[in-house]
Amino acid sequence: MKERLNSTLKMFKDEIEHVKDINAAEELRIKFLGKKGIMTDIMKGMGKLSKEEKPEIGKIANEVRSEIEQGLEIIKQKAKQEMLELRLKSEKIDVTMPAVDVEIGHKHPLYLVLDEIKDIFIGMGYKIEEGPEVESVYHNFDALNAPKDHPSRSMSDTFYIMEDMILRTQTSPVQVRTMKSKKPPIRIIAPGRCFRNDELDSTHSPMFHQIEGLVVDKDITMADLKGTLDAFAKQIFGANTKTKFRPHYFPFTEPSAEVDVSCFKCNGGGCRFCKGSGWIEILGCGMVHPNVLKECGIDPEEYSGFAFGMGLDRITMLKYEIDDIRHFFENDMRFIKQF
Ligand code: 2NL
Repeated sequence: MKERLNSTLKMFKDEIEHVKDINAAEELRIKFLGKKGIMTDIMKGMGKLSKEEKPEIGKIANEVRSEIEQGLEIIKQKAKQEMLELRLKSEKIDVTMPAVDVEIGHKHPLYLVLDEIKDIFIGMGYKIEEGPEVESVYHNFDALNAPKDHPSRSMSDTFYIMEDMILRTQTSPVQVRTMKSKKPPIRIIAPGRCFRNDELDSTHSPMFHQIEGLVVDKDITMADLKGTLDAFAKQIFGANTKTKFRPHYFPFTEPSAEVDVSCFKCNGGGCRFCKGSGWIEILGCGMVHPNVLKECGIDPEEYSGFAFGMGLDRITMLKYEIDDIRHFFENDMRFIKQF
């Protein structure tokens, strides 16, 4: 039995030489120390030993067992250490490595100017209203006193979705909806996308942006309109800005006017932006036509109002000296980041 114990220990020492990982070490443990392992098998023979032999063999057996246990423990620790080193190596972070460039967003120039315009009107007590881009012919044309045969209604000027549904050609339908749902006093601006079928060049795009304004209250006059737009022009283009109201025609306002501002590039002296005239046209406006008030459920005998509309794209182009409207819609960061 002594022989067998010694040869078992030798066999273990030979085999453990080839053990490389934790799994192989566990296999070896089962082979030598497991319930059906070699050591268990040897110990079964203990019963047959004489009284004198028992303590001696028992001592040797214990020594062999503990040597095997120690051998396995050393191997397991070694394997653990190797695994840890491998993990540390693979997870190592080089804190001196250059960072990956993160491209930061930038507010679009149209929104820079829109925010400025919104702030000016909010400062004068206006609310912002928005509405659908797909509109009914009624809200876009009929309610606005547009003649049934007006050329702007035609398929060649307006995008039709269905017989009675279009992409809005202006943001006026938002104001129509507001007049129908709220009681005066009304003081709103309605910014948003508009669509027209007839335009595509450096100053025209089939999709563009408009900002309209509407005030309805008792005793609103043309003087309120002029004062409001003059205050607006001075805030957005500079305190020295002058305004000029030229008579015009719109079906939804009467009287109507177009507004020029003194050129904010050359102070009125004449340059390429004002085409030498010293004036730049920026918006259209007028007193809300009684037919429009009536159609929207407001009594024109009791209330009056003014309205105006301006092209956000055009004003932004002038302000930032952008020469092609199509730059706005290409979303090239090299363009957008400049403002
Ligand atoms: C322009 C002219 C204008 C309006 C828009 C309006 C809206 C309602 C009633 C009456 Cl609900 N008028 N809007 C009035 C005058 C001019 O826009 O040249 N826009 C770029």
